[in-house]
Amino acid sequence: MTSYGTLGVAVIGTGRMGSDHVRRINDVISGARVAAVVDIDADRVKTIADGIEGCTPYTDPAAAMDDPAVDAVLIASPGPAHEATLLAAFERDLPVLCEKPLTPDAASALRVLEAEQKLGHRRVQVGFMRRYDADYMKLKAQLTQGAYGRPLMLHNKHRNPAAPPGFTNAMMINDSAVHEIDVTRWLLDEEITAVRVLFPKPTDKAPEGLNDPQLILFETAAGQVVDTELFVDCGFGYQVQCEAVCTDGTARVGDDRGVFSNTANGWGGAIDPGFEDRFVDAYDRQVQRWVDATRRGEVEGPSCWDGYAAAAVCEAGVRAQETGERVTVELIERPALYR
Ligand code: ISE
Repeated sequence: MTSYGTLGVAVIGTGRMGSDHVRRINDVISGARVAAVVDIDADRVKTIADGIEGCTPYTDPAAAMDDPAVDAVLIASPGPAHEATLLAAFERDLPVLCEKPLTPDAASALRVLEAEQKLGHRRVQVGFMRRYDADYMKLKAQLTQGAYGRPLMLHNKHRNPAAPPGFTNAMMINDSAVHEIDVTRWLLDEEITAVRVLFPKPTDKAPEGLNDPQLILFETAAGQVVDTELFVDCGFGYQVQCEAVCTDGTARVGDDRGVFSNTANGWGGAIDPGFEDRFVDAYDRQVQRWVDATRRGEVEGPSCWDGYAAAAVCEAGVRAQETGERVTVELIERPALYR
């Protein structure tokens, strides 16, 4: 694979995450520059490109990939557009950082997996950014070392201040619980084999048709059980916690970010307002690590296999929501490229 000087990145999709990544590549990380921005909104990309030296606006991802200044692609468009963009990047053998989800369903993720295997090497890092959060990274290292013995259970909490308009039960799984799906597979180093979803009586803040909160249960191939409270209209801020219960102890991340105070009325600290704030360091580290690996001619981090496995668990999760049943997860055998 090629190794690069300053990496010219095409950022595809300039919505909430895409524009945050443009800012990050411009102002925060090193070794890369925004060489192209792509969006169906031509005025929007022109305005963004006008503010960045040497950046060209495009409305067509393939045209941006053909720009000689573009060495790599960061995909931040909506999930249903990912497959076509990934396949176009593979045709040009360009390195990719693809925001989650890899694709919105297991069949399309499988097509991407097959196309990458035809290249004969990995090209994609999937944007499961929690793997780059300092506390999650410490927990992962400790679990790998066996610091608390053998992991038996995870207890996750995933709370958002308010659901965006139009948020559905399926999005509770595909957009939100997908992070716990990846974290579970990564922390425990096991595949998820079955999913169940319970609907408690909903909060009054939940829009019509949305069951909020939900309790999601995963079983893993090694017999561990993982519960996730997902509450997207909690009203008080953005909170993500994970507790590992092991044979010789427990360990929890996500409690203490920032300053803790003592006052006449009690003690405490602030809660982040949204995921961009809570995971800002993780996003920065994720993009920096992608740029560094790409410049060395390497690919690391969550793979297309991780994106496919997450999509398969999401499908089972949505079926579990719809049926109220325990749904087993169907996965193909892991191909050699991803072992
Ligand atoms: C959003 O898409 C994210 O990825 C956030 O991390 C998650 O907390 C939120 O629930 C999703 O909607």
